[in-house]
Parts: sequence; structure tokens; C-alpha cells
Amino acid sequence: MTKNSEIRLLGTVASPYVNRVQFVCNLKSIDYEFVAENLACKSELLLTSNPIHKKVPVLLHANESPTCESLVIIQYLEEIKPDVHPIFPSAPAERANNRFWAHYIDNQFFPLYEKLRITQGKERKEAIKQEIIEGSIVLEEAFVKTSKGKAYFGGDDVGFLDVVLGCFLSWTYFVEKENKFKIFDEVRTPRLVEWTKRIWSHEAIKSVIPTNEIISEFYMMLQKYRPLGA
Ligand SMILES: N[C@@H](CCC(=O)N[C@@H](CS)C(=O)NCC(=O)O)C(=O)O
Repeated sequence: MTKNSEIRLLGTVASPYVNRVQFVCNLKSIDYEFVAENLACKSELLLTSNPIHKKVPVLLHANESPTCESLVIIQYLEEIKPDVHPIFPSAPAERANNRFWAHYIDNQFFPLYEKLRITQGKERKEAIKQEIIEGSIVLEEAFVKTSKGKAYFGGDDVGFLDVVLGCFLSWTYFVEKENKFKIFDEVRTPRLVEWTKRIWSHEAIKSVIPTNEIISEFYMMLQKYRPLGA
């Protein structure tokens, strides 16, 4: 993370979406400057760089227009540095399959964590926990098919889906602890449990994983700014 680098990343270290970009930069040895954002008081630079969503991450690359949305950013990084640690498979159908599952993870699976946070009432919370567990089983099947018996979704090394789901792991552990249940477990999702251990010890993610304290702080900010539902 060097100052005056050609690439600047607007972000906050607790964001799994920002962590994805950091993870891919590490995999590809892309130097960048991290510009920390306070989401409770967004900078002018963030608001003008991402006027549609006003969210992090945003990637600023030299004089190019800003790139927003984590999945778009990591695909951009793949395009500007395709030769170092490619994260996509080469076959178009496999690339499409990767994008399909990323869409599922972002739009169906992970939003359940937030739904669980804002939902009140024991019974309703239990029902959402069940939905999360069902989602984890769907992901186990996706892992089995996509990894083809290898260590990662990407095969022998970390690929696109490993980055996408891997960066949700710190939040997964936090949500498990907070709600006293297991999302990935040895009986229902044995392959993913093995995978989580591998991802967690991967060199390129180690400096990126937010600590539990950082996540707790962010969670408290969410509780303050996005209160609980009815
Ligand atoms: N779909 C977006 C999601 C990004 C996102 O939700 N970022 C959060 C931080 S984790 C944010 O900037 N929130 C600010 C807000 O909601 O105002 C992506 O993949 O980049």
C-alpha cells in the first residue's frame, strides 16, 4: 500500500467488498494506495467518484474514470494484469458459471446476514438462520462442481469465487458468534469447511482479513445508522 501509487482504493477495512479488491491486488502484486473512508461522513471524493451508489470500494486508476462495484473492479484488475495470477478460468462457460455463483453469493446468500441482523423476534430469526443454512448447502454443491475435486473454486489456486466468498468469511464467523449457530459445518458442508481453512491461511488474504474488533465496530455503526426492522 504505497502513497503516490497509480492506483487508489477508496475503502474501509471492515468491508468484505473492499477486501476483495485488496485480495486481488495482493494476488496480482498490484501496488495501490488505500484511502480510508468514513462511511458515517463520506468524503467529497467518494461522493463524486461513485455518485450512483455512494459506496466503497471505488478504484481510481491514473486518469481513468472511477471504477465502482467490487465485482466490476476485480474483473477490471484481471483485465489490466491478466498474466499474473489469473483469477478466471479460460473456458467461457466456466467463466459464466463463476459469474453466476458470484451473483448468487452477492444477491441471495450474503444479504441474509443483514436480514438476520435487522430482524427481530426469536422465531423470525430462526427462520432466517435456516435460510442461511440452506444457502450454505447450495454453496457446498457449487463448490463440489466448480472445484472439480481440487482445493479451491478456482482449482489448484485461488480464483474469482474464492475471492468473492472468501472475503465474506470474517463476517461469517462474526455472524455465527453473534447468533450462536454454525453456517459452514463439518456435517452439512464438509468440503467448504476444508476450503475455509485453506483460504484463511492463504498468504494473499492474511493482511486483508479484518479483526473481530474492526468488524464489531462496523457492526455497531450499522446498528446506529441502519436500525433494526419491525
Ligand atoms: N455491491 C457493492 C456493495 C458495496 C457496499 O455495500 N459497500 C458498503 C460497505 S460494506 C458501503 O459503502 N456502504 C455505504 C452505504 O450504504 O451508504 C459492491 O460489490 O461493491
